Amino acid sequence: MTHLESQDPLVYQTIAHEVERQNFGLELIASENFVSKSVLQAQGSIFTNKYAEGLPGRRYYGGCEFADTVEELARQRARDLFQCDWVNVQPHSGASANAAVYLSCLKPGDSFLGLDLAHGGHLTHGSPVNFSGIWFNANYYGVDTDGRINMDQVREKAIKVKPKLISIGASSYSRDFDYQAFRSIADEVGSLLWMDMAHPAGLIAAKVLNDPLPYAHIVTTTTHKTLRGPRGGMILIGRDFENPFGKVAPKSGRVRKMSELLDSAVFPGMQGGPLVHVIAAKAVAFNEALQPEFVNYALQVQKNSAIMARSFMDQGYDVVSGGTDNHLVLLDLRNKNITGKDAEIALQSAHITVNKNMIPFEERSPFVTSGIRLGTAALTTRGFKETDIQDVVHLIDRVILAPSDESVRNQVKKDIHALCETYPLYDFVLA
Ligand code: DSN
Repeated sequence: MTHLESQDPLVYQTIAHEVERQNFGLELIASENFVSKSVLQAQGSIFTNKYAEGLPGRRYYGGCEFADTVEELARQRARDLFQCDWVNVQPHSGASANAAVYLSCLKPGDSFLGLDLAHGGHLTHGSPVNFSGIWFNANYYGVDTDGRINMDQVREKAIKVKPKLISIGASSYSRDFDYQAFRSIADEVGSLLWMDMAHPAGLIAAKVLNDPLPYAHIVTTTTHKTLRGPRGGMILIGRDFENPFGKVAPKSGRVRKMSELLDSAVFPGMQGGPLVHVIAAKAVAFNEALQPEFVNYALQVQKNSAIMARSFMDQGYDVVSGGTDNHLVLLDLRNKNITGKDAEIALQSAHITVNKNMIPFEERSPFVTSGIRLGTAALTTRGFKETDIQDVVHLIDRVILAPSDESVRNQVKKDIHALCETYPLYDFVLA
């Protein structure tokens, strides 16, 4: 019996149930993945006890010698992984990393340009319900009817808006980005270029997608999606540059580098103590992603999503943009006579986890939607290959065609249980 099991059986049992759910369900949420036991152990370590405001070698508290070592490991490994000049591994989440970008680059009321949430963007890219849309003048570009970003439209918008910042990046866009074209537009209108690579970061690290680091001035990410690390965020700069706002260091009068502005924006700008246990787990995950095996993983993620998109189309589904370049497939369910909400609920009851999602030019509310978003990062970690993904598509199709049929649901659950037993996941409750 573990210590937690005897000391707090209610929490222990809840964790045990979640282990069971993850082990025997089909995890298709595009932003989720399964971390290794080493990542879990680092994240569950006693570094959770430590306060370490500041940066390695420049902390505000004593006793940080090992926190320094582990954060330096995380920073060095991240720099090696993405071949960049500078990184800050302290953001607690992708949203925190993005907040630091706004704090460094914009003043309240300043204009920026990002991908419309309804066309695949993210809340922190200017949604009216997020600080980014409340405090700044958010403007949007979208996708065309073919589901792809039209660079001519981006340019037109940029010339009209004259943003101080242009963001790239999305939470439900299945295509790769033309970073060079974005950079040339940013240069033309005198804007900074920021890429939020939260979704495809692992595929970018493995170099199976275009690399934004040579083009974007600033790159942010989460560490837990395709990158397969602990839940957290990070900011990177390919080549550090003198900040274009002329902000100077207090004593020397020297113009501060962009990296200095971003470091100060993370702390003390918007966070207190970093989560040293999470930084330790980030270091472990980055080392895993540096191994040759991770490239095979990323390639398999891509192959799996490509076959998923093709199989859905063969079954008569509309796949937004007609396919995928990354880990993500966005289904337009309008021709299947079911809303995204109802599809999510029906699939959930058959142990298939997806999320309802708006499709471009959506006519339903975000609580109902006409689509679902699926991703292959988590199932690929389990070992699923193309033929398994074809089976998964058939299971999803059976549920969507008969969302309230209990016998279909029960048979699908049995088939999923068998599939999951073929690819065991966690054989422990606590790492
Ligand atoms: N919630 C994440 C996603 O699912 O894409 C983004 O923050």
